[in-house]
Amino acid sequence: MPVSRPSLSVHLQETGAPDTLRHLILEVARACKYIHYALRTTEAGLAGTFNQYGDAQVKLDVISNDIIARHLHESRLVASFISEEEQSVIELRDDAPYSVVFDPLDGSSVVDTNFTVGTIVGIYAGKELIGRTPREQVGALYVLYGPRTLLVYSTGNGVHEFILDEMGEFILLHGFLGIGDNPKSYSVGNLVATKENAAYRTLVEGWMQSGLTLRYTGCMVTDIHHVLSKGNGIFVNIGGGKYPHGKLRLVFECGPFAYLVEQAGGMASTGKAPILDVKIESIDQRTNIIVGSMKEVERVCGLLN
Ligand code: AFP
Repeated sequence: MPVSRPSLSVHLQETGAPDTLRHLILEVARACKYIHYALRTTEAGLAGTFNQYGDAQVKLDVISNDIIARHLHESRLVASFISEEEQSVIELRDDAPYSVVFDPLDGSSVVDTNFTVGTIVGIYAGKELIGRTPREQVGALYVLYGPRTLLVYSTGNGVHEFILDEMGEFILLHGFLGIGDNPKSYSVGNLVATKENAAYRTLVEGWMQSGLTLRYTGCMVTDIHHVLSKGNGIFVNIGGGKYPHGKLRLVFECGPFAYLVEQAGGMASTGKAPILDVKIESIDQRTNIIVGSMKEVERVCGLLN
């Protein structure tokens, strides 16, 4: 007899997520099914250009942003949100319990090559976001759009992975993902910084000699999912060149992943402090990030400082 696996809704109840948080996560998951559909039906290379009738083809990151914004609005559970695609905090309802931060389509620069891309979401209680720290998140999730569409979430009770089935339901694939101490792979971003940062160069050269395998796609969701899926590994993106303070954004990218990775027993650092303790001072704040297997993150932080 086939083993029946819980749906996302049932699992959220079993892990004790408050009802309002469960409804919000289900609404985000529903939005991501529309993004999944948009990715499969928008002609590659055409988004952002003009069609044969001269109509502008809306870019996939804009489409994805509109889909999530609409679902957050309709949920009536969101006081405010910040998206990587918006210039400011969007206020919805003063009396709603949560605020949401999201990158609707991470890896949009590789989407036309048919590489995997993802959506990243962090959830805070209350309305204010500026002045908070990512440690205050009450939940985080990402959706990875690949050969399979996967959703990985935590509400502070472990990290759980779901697969989108043919009926359009997210079904549990693996409960309690964990990250062990010894990495077998490394993932390095913004390598241009190795030109000016000798310690970063030494680190990468060390990995090249170490027997670890390189795994890097240029989409943070895919690259950190690799770590969570294999249960080990390290991902770094260090500032330099065009991005002196780091390329990746604290609010929409690093904060939610730091929450998920620490829930899985890994570690996420700026090199000097836990990502989870960095104060959000502006929407587009960027940071260095070193994330993954704990002992390796500690070793890398020591080497880079
Ligand atoms: P886009 O969303 O603009 O494509 O950027 C993707 C990303 O923010 C992140 O997903 C990658 O890890 C990182 O950029 C890749 O950066 P490098 O250019 O340093 O490889």
